[in-house]
Amino acid sequence: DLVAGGKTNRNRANLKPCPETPPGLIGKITINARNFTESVTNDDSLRRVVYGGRYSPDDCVARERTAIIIPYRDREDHLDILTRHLHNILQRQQLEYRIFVIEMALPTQFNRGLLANIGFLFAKETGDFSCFIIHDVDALMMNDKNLYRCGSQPRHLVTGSTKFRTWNDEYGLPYGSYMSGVIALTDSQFTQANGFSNVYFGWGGEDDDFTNRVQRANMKFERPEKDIGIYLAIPHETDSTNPKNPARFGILDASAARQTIEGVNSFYNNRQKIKYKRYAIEYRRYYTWIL
Ligand code: UD2
Repeated sequence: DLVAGGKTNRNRANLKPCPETPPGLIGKITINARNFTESVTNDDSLRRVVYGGRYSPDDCVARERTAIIIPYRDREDHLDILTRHLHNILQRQQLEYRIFVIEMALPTQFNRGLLANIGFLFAKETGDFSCFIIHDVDALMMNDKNLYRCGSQPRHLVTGSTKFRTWNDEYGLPYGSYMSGVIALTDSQFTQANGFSNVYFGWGGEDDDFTNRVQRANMKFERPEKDIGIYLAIPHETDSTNPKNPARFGILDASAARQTIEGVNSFYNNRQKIKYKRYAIEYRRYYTWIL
């Protein structure tokens, strides 16, 4: 397990850094929306993945060491499609990366913010990552020039999604301050914002709360260019264990008061890191899974 899940062996002293712009990028990717699995399994990239869902380029030293963190429950088909898709593209982007799937045990209602925080803490324990990407399981990147790297400010990697298609734009956003789906932050950016709030159970609110946290910590989300950050959203039904949270607006109103006492670094008056019980960990073929 330690070999499969442990830190990367960096005994590659003679290698040069990978080029600033990866040479093998294609640009806009065609995904067959009627047959997702077929459209994302057509190359050798999957064979190069090390158990636990990790990879690093053979011939150069990656410019970013990216942890992909997927808050998750009961979306096996999506997970299979997304992880294959990511392995395919992130290798073209010449990243060193690892995919973590953080699943919330039943019967507790889903809590995306809490899972993101746990994923961040777990990834930090596990490896030496320079960038942390919180990723929805149903969001498929459609342009491989959308590099999964961090910046001097937190990054919202989505400029538009088919989920928010409008009559004149295939890839839309619901509102200007919307920062959800896929975001990239360094350790210090995530820590400065005190991560996500842990108190949003059920659907909604945690993303707007996080946007506010980033602003209050004097940072600002940046996005790639419009035609680069486009995503295909895999259609899905509402999940029974993630109903809309009717209290989310009230919780959001009190968000400022909670920022320093409740997040990834602190939990209420104990001023300690969040605690969670890990029921299981598996180094699976395409990702590391934590329940
Ligand atoms: C929107 C946001 C999402 C989040 C959510 C509110 C977009 C593209 N995404 O997603 O980032 O802010 O609203 O909570 O607008 N999940 C599971 N199993 C479940 C429930 C959720 O795996 O039973 C995970 C999965 O990674 C999913 C994410 O949580 O992509 C967001 O949940 P959603 O897809 O049900 O919500 P959605 O699409 O409205």
